[in-house]
Amino acid sequence: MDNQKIKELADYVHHAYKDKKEIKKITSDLYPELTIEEAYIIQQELIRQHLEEGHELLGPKMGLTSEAKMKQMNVDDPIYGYVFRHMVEEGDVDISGYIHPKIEAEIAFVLSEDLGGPDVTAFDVLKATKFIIPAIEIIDSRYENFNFTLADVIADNTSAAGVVFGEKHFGPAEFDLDVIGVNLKINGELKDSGTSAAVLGNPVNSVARLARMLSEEGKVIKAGEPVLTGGITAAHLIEKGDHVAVKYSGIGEVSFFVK
Ligand code: 0L1
Ligand code: MG
Repeated sequence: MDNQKIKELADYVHHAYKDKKEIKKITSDLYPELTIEEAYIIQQELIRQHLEEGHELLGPKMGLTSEAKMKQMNVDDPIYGYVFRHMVEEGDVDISGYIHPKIEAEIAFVLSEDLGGPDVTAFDVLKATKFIIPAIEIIDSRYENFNFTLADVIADNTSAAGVVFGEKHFGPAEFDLDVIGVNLKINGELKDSGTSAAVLGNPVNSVARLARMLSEEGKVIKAGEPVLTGGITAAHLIEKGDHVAVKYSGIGEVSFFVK
């Protein structure tokens, strides 16, 4: 794929993000042969375009970290993308900033030192973790009806669009990180529940996997940046007027209104 095509496809996805208009997936007509490697190159160009517009990177995110989602996409490996600072929501979430947003209950990690390399283990992650934060990721695929191939969704920065963080931070040693339970309610109705083991057996494994994946690009997870480790629950559509509340056992609740 030449530079012009990379730019053209990154522009295509980026405009859909900015205009809040859904588009056909890249692989339907524009470039059916898109590979995973090419998709990450398009993602990098997309990130470059965000930075050029003055947006500040917040941190990386992992996607497709549950057995269910991996099976659904017929893949063995999770994927990664990036969240920007302007995507952090505080207070009510204005739905006009999205196309067809869905929420996922997640746990974010913040490290006290940079972490990278091909052999990073869960133990290394635990040693390096400063604190964890309960979080709700708001994903918003730019593709019609969330219909995409693995390569499409990588090129679309893994549907990254928004995030709501809990207000409190917790030391990792205070918990068994694989048995944090979540209850996800919309308008008081229980929509989903799960435990953190849904994330690659333990969200710590997700951070370790991310560090190893990034090392293939010569990158590291940087100290201080929040890392979204992947959905503990399935993703659920939200609508104007909704009240969203996710309870995490031992680490509080994250909630917001959708306006
Ligand atoms: O954060 C995620 O797991 C989303 C990955 C992309 C798949 C999707 O948009 O559902
Ligand atoms: Mg997610």
